[in-house]
Amino acid sequence: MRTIRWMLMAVLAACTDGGDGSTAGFDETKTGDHGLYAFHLTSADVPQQGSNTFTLELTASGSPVDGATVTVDALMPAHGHGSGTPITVSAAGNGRYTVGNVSFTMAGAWDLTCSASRAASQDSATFHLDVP
Ligand SMILES: [Cu+2]
Repeated sequence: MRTIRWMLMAVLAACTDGGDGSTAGFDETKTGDHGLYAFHLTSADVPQQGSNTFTLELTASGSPVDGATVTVDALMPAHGHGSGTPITVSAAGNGRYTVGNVSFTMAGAWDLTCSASRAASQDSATFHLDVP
């Protein structure tokens, strides 16, 4: 009985990586700097060099935020450069925005800053990624 309990704990511990139980890709939630929106950024694949696609889910007090103007910027802080090509953002409904053409041109630490504005509300959150 004790062995089974330890095994269960090990399985649960393995599942906590990534936030919601999915360990494959990227999955992080951050509260915006102004505390208005929650930014939930996911990717089915582990971020890698080359072009990447993410899904950004935007919520305010748990409710999806549609109709926001969303921009995403990539920056490699150690070198002060971006990704060189424009990142595309398209609304996918239910508070979701598809973030495409996120081009990581080098391995290393990158910042992805997601900004959202709607009417007079503006908020942004920066995600830190390690690109292998
Ligand atoms: Cu660089």
